[in-house]
Amino acid sequence: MAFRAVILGAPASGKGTISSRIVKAFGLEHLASGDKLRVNIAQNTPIGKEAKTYIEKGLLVPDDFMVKFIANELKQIRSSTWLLDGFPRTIGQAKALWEVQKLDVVLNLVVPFDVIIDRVKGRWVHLPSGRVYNNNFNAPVVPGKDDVTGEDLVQREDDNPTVVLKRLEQYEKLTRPVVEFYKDKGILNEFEGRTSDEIWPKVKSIISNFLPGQKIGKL
Ligand code: G5P
Ligand code: MG
Repeated sequence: MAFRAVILGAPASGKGTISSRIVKAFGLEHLASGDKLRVNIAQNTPIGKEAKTYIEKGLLVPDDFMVKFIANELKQIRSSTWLLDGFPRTIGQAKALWEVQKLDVVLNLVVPFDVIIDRVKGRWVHLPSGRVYNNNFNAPVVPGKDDVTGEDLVQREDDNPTVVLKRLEQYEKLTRPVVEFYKDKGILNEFEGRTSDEIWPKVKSIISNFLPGQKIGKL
């Protein structure tokens, strides 16, 4: 069965956290633009070198670059059941995606600003997989190490307070209109909450309408 979804939300609203629960419960492919860019940066590829100049300043990478990058990543996904996280985040990207692929559902995480600021301070990530932890939430079993591989966790360079404020500003200016774009298409679902635990059951219930009989109840 085909199912194509996008997850939207401000920086640190929990897109990665909720996405990993969706993957565990429903077994679909998860493509996170930020995770893919960070792997390219770590490997010092031409894509990584270009993207780094924007990411380190908290700016969005230009649309033409991102549209090509994600189109290429999507081609490599064989399944027709996937979840995009971090793309699209401008109206230009949303229109480009819609032209080549209509979506079944868009999930928008709405988390208060004060919660977001607190979260980025304690975030740790496992770069190769994109797995995300926090000192105060889903802490790794061994501090500083990924639960699955035991490899080192790192803090993101764009999680420093100045860059986070820039990212939030970019979100308000450029990404919020994308929410309206999908509302007009009639496929937007909004989830408000201060914690991912509060939001997750509602997300699970919506996706169950599209993917019945999947591994529901495991989480
Ligand atoms: P990214 O990587 O897409 P953002 O800024 O959109 O970055 P981010 O920061 O990855 O989003 P998230 O995935 O929404 O946040 O949140 P998360 O990582 O799951 O959770 C944040 C933290 O809170 C974690 O530590 C988690 O453990 C914790 N947490 C979760 N839930 C709870 C809870 O209930 N309680 C508590 N206490 N903690 C919790 O993009 C990065 C950059 O790449 C470029 C841009 O430059 C961007 O700034 N980029 C693009 N540019 C242009 N176009 C695109 N499409 C681009 N995509 C990426
Ligand atoms: Mg993320």
